[in-house]
Amino acid sequence: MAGATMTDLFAAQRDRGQEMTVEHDGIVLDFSKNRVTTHTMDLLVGLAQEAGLEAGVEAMFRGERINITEDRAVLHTALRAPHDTVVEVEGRDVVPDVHGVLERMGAFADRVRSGRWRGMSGKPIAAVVNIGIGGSDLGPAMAYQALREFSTDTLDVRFVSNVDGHDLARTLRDLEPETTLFVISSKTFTTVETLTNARTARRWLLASSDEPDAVARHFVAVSTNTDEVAAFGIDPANMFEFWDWVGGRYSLHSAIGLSLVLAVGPQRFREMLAGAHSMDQHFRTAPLRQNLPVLLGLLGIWYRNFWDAQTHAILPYDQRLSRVPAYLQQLDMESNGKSAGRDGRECPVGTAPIIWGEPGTNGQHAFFQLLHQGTVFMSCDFIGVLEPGHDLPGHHDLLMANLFAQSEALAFGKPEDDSGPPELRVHRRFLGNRPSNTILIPRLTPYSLGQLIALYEHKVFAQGWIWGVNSFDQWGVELGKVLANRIVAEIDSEGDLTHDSSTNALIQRYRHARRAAGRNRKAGQ
Ligand code: G6Q
Repeated sequence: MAGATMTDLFAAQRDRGQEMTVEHDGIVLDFSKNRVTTHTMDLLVGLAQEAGLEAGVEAMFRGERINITEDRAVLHTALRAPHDTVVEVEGRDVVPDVHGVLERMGAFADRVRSGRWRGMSGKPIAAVVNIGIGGSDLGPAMAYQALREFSTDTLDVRFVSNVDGHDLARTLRDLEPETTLFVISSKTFTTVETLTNARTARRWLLASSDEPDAVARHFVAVSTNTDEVAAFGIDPANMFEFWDWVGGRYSLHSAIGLSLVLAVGPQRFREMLAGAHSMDQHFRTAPLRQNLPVLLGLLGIWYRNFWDAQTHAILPYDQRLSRVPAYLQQLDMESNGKSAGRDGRECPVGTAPIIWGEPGTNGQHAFFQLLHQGTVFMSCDFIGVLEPGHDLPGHHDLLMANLFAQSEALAFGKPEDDSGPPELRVHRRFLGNRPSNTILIPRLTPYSLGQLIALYEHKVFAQGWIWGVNSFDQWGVELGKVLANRIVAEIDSEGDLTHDSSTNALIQRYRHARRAAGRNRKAGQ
């Protein structure tokens, strides 16, 4: 395919646009603007079959322990399974547990949203602060951003993740302790960033009150770890549970979605689960050739392994989806950014690309230059929503026109322009032949957002399975969780440093700055 141009491919296949478009339950994937023929797609599907993808999908849905390095089942799909389904983990049906927690979340959210849940001074809750990081932040933060139009106006919902105190300080600056509810979201309840923020939030609350039930009125937890939640001082009655078979970055549909439920209400959350379930069913049952997540996954493998593409951009043409690139960055890179195979050997091929992106049209005025004329070979996904959630005239046509124009220009370039000075011709040249997928969603609703999330979850699964990696562990993240502990102790002590000369000098410089800041604070008092 190296010599084939998209101009030729489209000329050779008259209805290519339609023939290379697949739709499921309103979600449309047009993959015609890729450097593939129908034969290429057949070969890629053959690769998926040879890699045992269909058996892998079944193993996941059936709750087999496919997360082999942590010896766990991978069952985020059970979080959106309807009441009457049975999904067993070690002989126990987990669907009733899932629905039990959903009901508790819904009942709690109703109390908060209706003002029946009171803060320590008897006032209703006006602000919710979700404290969590990584998988316990990116999902609900992304979905809240996407679904603001469905949110209640009576709650101001905020997300704090960074251990950088500016994040929490800015979030709390204009909030009142007596009307603020903290949702401490942490699967393990041992993550240092989250616990540091949670402790500071607790101090902030208690500084304004000595009510004995202040923490009980203003803190709830989402976790799998009851002991640590209780040790923190949150009543396990105010804890919403999930399970070790839900990975952090796959946890938005679990109790980790509590802040979102508070914002949009339990019914909307259930609609999101239903959308994800629809995509689950499609992924599990549709033939590979018609299977949206599989097609996206195979095209990604095509560029990553056969064209050596290092990066893939996510370009949502919708401001409401502005956090989707960051969310997918974690989903994809943390799942498949691995070099060890499931068989315990070094992976012989390249795995996850670098995922990045920004909403359109903003990106067009920034990095699209490189997409059109740069020297990096890459692919991208355009995501568009057909019907907007506002009624401002003119905007949406312009937005969608830009989306279509960009994918067209990337694919076909611009014919040689012989007007203007000849020496500028080469600068004004657009060669095209740059691949992209276009995903269209009818309207952005909780349901379609659930579909979109599951679409990408399963794309990542398909790729990871074919590459032969375990998409569900994250040893690279675990390392980060322990590395800083030694240095934090050294900063506080004045003892000798035994790192390399660079690290020693950096720590020394920080120690000096810290001492100087301390002196300045004292002098200012
Ligand atoms: C996700 C990762 C990671 C995790 C955070 C937060 O798959 O494992 O991003 O979600 O480190 O972990 P806790 O929820 O345990 O605080």
